Amino acid sequence: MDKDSYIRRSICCWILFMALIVKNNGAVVDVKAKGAKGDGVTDDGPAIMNAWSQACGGPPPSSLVIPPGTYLVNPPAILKGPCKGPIEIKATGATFKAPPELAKFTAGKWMGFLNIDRLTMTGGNFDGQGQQTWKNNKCAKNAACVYPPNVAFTKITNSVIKDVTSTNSKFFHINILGCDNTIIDHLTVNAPGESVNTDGIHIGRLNGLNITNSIIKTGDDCISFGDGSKNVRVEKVTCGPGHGLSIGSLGRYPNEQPVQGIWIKNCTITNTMFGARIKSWAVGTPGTASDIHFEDIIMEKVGNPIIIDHAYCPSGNCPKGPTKVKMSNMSFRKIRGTSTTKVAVKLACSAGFCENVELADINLTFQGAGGGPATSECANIKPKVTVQVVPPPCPGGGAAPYRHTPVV
Ligand SMILES: *[C@@H]1O[C@H](CO)[C@@H](O)[C@H](O)[C@H]1NC(C)=O
Ligand SMILES: *[C@@H]1O[C@H](CO)[C@@H](O)[C@H](O)[C@H]1NC(C)=O
Ligand SMILES: *[C@@H]1O[C@H](CO)[C@@H](O)[C@H](O)[C@H]1NC(C)=O
Ligand SMILES: CC(=O)N[C@H]1CO[C@H](CO)[C@@H](O)[C@@H]1O
Repeated sequence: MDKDSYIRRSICCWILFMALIVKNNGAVVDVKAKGAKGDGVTDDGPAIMNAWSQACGGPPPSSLVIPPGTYLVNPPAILKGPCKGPIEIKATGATFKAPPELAKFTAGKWMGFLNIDRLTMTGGNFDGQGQQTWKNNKCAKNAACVYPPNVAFTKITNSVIKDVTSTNSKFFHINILGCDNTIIDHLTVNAPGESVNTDGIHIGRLNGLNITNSIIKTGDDCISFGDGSKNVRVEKVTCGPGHGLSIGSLGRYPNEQPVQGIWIKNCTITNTMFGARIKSWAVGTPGTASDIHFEDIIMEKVGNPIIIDHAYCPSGNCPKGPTKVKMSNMSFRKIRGTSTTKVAVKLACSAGFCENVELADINLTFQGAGGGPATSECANIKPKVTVQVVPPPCPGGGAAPYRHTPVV
């Protein structure tokens, strides 16, 4: 080999070597290296947060590694950004366990992720140990209740959350707020039907969220869409037990932002109290909801498979009167299955507050004591029926006067 080609080769090797170093230079931090035990007894919260700070503050692309094990985490444990760049959390096989005592959660928080752009979270089971909490839950009566959700994703943008599990939360399982342009895929939620206020995913004030391929078994709403939910797509999600898919409740708090653009497709809802539901409080505060579409939904043994409820009042003791939330451009298409109450389609609107509602290609049959056909009930609505709907909605045109019907 002559001298020139030797030098060329050496330079070439050197460049390759440097490239490898640079490539592997992202911060990779294992929580065990920071003292986490993963024995289910030690409070691993401080070690996890410590490891997070190092990964998040280190050179990107960085990752936080949480090996399989059970990590007791005392509240609050909030993993905060902004980080230096994209960051991964690898938690496959890891379970985070909350202490059962509600008294320890004075801030209304357990685990949370805050202000992170380009997060990829894979795996992790959040076990809220909420069994003792459910029977004392008074949130239906008290708007200011501060129970901790299992996981709070707040201002997590351009991110992917996949293969995460949430078990027996004390309150909502996943609370997702301000997370624009984000994906939740293959989420599993597990809590019994009698768990109280345990919404699977509660969405608020964000623009662009896709939820796909998920299984949600819980005691309250499968997914609830709070004020400010914009451009949310839900596809291939299985719900039940629980209360079904709920837009709202809306009109409870001052200054609620519009709900706009919700597409729910190809979902199966089984053994739930409601199916496709849109709810706002009677009287309440002003707001709007528009462009809400349910399509291709199978309902099996669902209480009221299709329901618009403008007199939502879980405590049964609310002021009576029309809602102030204006709803428009909603559709229910290709929905089939069984209703466990006779009223399979209930469209109870306040006068002038349900505009441009389409029903198409629906077949819901009553499956319950006494048998007979399923029925519909309507108030203050004239839906447009484009393809046959069984039961026929709104006999008499649906122009009945406003009625107050308490429902849970
Ligand atoms: C959500 O899905 C829609 C329709 O498939 C797609 O256009 C959009 O880019 C997706 N959003 C994200 C954050 O991937
Ligand atoms: C409802 O749809 C109509 C026709 O597509 C559109 O002109 C109108 O702006 C929509 N209303 C709202 C509030 O989005
Ligand atoms: C509705 O579904 C029932 C039960 O599957 C079936 O017997 C009935 O023919 C269907 N009706 C229409 C109009 O498709
Ligand atoms: C409820 C429902 O419509 N499920 C369908 C969703 O899409 C898959 C594949 O496209 C079908 O196999 C399901 O039957």
